[in-house]
Amino acid sequence: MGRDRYRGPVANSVETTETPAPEPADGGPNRSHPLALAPVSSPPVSVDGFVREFLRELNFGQGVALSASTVNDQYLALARTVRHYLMARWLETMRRQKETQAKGVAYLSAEYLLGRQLGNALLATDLTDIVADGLAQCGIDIADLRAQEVEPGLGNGGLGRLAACFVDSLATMSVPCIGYGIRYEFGIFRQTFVDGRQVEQPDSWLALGAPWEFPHPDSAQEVSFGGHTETYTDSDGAERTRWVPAWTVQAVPYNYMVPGYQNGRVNTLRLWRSVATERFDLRIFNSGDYEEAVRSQTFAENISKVLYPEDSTPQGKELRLQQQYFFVAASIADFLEDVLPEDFDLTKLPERIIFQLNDTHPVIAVPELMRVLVDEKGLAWDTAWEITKGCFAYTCHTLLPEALEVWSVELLGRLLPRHLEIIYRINEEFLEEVRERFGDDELRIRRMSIIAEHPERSVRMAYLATVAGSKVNGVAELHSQLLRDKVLPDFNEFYPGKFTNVTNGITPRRFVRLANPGLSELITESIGVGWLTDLERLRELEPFAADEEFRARFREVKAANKRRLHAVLTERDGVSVSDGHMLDVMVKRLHEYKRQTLKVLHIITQYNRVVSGEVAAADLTPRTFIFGAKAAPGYKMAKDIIHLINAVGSTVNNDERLEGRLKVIFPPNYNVTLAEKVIPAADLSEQISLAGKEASGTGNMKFALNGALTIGTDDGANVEIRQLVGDENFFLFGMLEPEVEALQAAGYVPSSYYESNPELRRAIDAIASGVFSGGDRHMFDSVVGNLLQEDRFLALADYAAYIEAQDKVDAAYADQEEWTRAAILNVARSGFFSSDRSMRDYIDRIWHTPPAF
Ligand code: 26W
Repeated sequence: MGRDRYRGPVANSVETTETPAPEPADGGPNRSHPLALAPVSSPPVSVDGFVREFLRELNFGQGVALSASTVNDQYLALARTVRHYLMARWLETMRRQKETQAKGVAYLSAEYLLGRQLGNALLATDLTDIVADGLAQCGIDIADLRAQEVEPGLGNGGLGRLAACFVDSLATMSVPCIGYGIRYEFGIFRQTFVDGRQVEQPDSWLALGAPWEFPHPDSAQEVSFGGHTETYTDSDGAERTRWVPAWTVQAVPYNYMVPGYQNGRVNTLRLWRSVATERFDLRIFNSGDYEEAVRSQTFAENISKVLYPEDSTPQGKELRLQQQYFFVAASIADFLEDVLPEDFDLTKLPERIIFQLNDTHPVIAVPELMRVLVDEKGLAWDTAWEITKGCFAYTCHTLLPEALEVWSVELLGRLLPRHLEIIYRINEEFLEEVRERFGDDELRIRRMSIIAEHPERSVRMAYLATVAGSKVNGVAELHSQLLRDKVLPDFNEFYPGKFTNVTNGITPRRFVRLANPGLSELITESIGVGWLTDLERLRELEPFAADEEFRARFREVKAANKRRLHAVLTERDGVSVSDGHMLDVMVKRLHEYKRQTLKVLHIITQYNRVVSGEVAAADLTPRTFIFGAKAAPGYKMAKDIIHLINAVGSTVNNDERLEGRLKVIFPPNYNVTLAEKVIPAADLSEQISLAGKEASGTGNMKFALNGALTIGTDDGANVEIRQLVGDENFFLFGMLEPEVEALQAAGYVPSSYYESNPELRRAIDAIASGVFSGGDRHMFDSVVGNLLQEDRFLALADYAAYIEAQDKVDAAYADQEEWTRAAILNVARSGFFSSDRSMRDYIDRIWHTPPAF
């Protein structure tokens, strides 16, 4: 992979560009020149200093005068100006990292759901007020520029957002970390609704400029595909193998800043873009075959073109595997070639780096590191395997068997022939160990083999990750237990001590401080500063739950957040949030195991109670049900459920008999930016997945920390939330995981619940009667049919308990003082769910990468 490094002149610090650096003798950067040694300084932290920097950027960077500038010009200039304030920290962090060579984390993730960058950068540099004043002096409202930013939607949901929270925490905790991923040209699709149905639009997030990225084409890595392998005898007579690839692409790194919270540190997120090795074939072009001339370019660019919008069922598409190998190979080459010092002793690699595998998507990194160590670095297989086993750890984020990736040996052998050979050898040696331990227990061997024989010979990536990883963790206590007992029991038995748990967390910087400034102010006023980087200190809020005046202020914060949401949704989607309504919120990807259908059945039940005259509208607790959910484009049932929610919503919203006491709002295109507005306004957080299906959930944590009460099952991290906030401050319902097992084992007959529960029957009959579909009785046959015949996630079995719990919610909400007390205790007792605590657990149990400098 050696390649020649760029040798041109370098500008060192902004202020000093005036005095040109004298030409060094060897043409390289004159590292001893006093200017080269001077630490890069950031612009003056003052309103005037900022305004000068901003206008310079607007004029010289954006090339416009303030008077002629568009909002986008101003936003881009502002972003670049804020970058200047972070640059010194970034370069200093990199310099110190290179100097200390402290052990760090390389987080390998196919997804990063970063959200908008500007607000977080201003918070990290504590520049918000200076910038707001400076812009105001220029006649600009900072809110307009913040609203101009398009969030990088480089992820689907939980897994991608978790990666973003984790890199934020590691930077804030001063832990050396590089996040590696893919710079998709198109992120998660934009969702619009046409007649209540989801329609996907491409997410051209780069169209208006991407001011937060730093491309480094001169640090491109070459990544190969296809071809064949051949064995040869090397100069000292050793039998060696080489890979002869068929085609290559260039991986161009784009660096993003990951600023720590006011600690002077900035870590790096390096996302790879694919470009053709040969961008343009002039010979073919001159032969007049213009398409052919650029074919390799378009072909190569396809690799990082678009994010796969699935978040549970892999499609096994070749391009997906190309994406996974592309970013993994580029990242390993980058780390071994550019981050490590030239003469680094590779046997010491496990003391220098831990590659954390964010689910199975980057697991091809295991055979890739083996290939590099054995084929390119010439290490012996056993030495390479010891190193590899010490360098990887694997986090599993799912419990759905269909979400565990397997790649056919046919496809792997064609795309990555050398890697398949290496996987075969890893499996052979692993099964040898199994035989040594358990003798010729063929059933066990077949069960544990990394290679599955049926239905098609394929590689089980979760098994490969478990065999190679030093540690395997789930993302919540219950999940990790189910991983040990149900998903990977043979491996838990074979590798005592390898399985552990690290319960997920969320960054309080974005999801409390930035999203809920009102609450943050009230907290700081009450317990002082410091809680943002030590969230367990929220415990100090407990006594305030008994303070009536504090409760009133807490309610005012919530009411203000509701008014803000009303303003946002009115402007964004033309829908209004009714004052005085309880906001009952369910925002997450659309998936049957998350049971949005159960939420719909509750809404219809409430609706039926009124239209049947059983309950007077005036006696209803006024509620607005807010949904946010994208469905994978190929997931038909999920799209039908979205259609049903919108259909029920428009019927309920337009039925006078409800007197406006029930409202359904489903803003399209739920993303991080909308979450930051919806979650602080919520009263009730819906976490109603079937027990044993949601690995953890992280939305549940964000709601609790923003003073919403949870109605939920004992699933994922709900269990730990309930245990910490107290049963009395949590609306628990539904079967426990063992009860689900038992019911499924006994044979579940969903229609029997329909028969035996009149309210349930009436709710389902209402859907089938066409009430919500203009009389079309078959519009939702797919959903109704599935609920009555299959109902894989037992929504009907948990219906009665859910409705009962919802009635309790109504009763509880009537006592606002008691409700507020419970909400305050949820905030006070949820400090555990900071991603900083998750990082401490990873460091103690898996990484052993203490905060460096
Ligand atoms: C290959 C298709 C695919 C893509 C993404 C399969 C699986 C995934 C992700 C693992 C799905 C995901 O986002 N899982 C969620 O991860 C969160 C972070 O740990 C958890 O909080 C959620 O419970 C889990 O559903």
